[in-house]
Amino acid sequence: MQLIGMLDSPYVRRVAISLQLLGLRFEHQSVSVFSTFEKFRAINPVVKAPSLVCDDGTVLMDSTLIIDYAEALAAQAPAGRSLMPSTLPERQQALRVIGLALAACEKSVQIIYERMLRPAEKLHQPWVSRVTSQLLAAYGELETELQRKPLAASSDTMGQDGVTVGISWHFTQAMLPEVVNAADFPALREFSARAEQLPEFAAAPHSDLTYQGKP
Ligand SMILES: N[C@@H](CCC(=O)N[C@@H](CS)C(=O)NCC(=O)O)C(=O)O
Repeated sequence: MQLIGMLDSPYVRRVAISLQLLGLRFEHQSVSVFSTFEKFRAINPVVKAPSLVCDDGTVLMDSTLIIDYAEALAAQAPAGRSLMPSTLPERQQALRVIGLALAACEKSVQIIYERMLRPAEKLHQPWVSRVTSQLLAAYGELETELQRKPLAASSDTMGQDGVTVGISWHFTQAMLPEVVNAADFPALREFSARAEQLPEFAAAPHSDLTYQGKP
């Protein structure tokens, strides 16, 4: 199967790291939804990153749906592992953390698109302020969650909650460090530093590089 999209997208990175942790092999095409729009469109007319071209040619999109498919594939393997807990209380907690991290990702991307794609004179400050307050609220809630219950941070134990928090925080810090002050979020900062050391994160860095397999 082929993962389509650039690793500077937190959603593409989320999928690349999840596939590795699930033990699934994949190829990666670092195609941009902006600078190589037509090339992307030839693969997926909707031009959404990430897209996954499955082995039978079916094209999936949306990181959560791609990961759902990957989880089902991994479950068929003899030593298949899941990144989601099976007990209800643990699953509920993981879903809460994942939801907060995805909201933080979405709000970060909205601010970046507002800056990158809209002419400066058309930038709508009330919208940016609203999105910024939502972004800070998401990270505030996540910081509380991590202080209450630290996330697993090894390749064998990390779950989808850890993957999604890791990619989200790193993305926001790479793109909007002046909006989200790292000093205010010590648990997130410390978790991210540990996550970025893992081979699965290092093999899919926030960049325009192509994933070549784990180092
Ligand atoms: N909810 C989606 C969000 C994906 C997303 O917004 N991707 C961006 C790149 S970071 C994209 O495709 N942008 C181009 C567009 O939406 O036209 C997911 O989880 O995959």
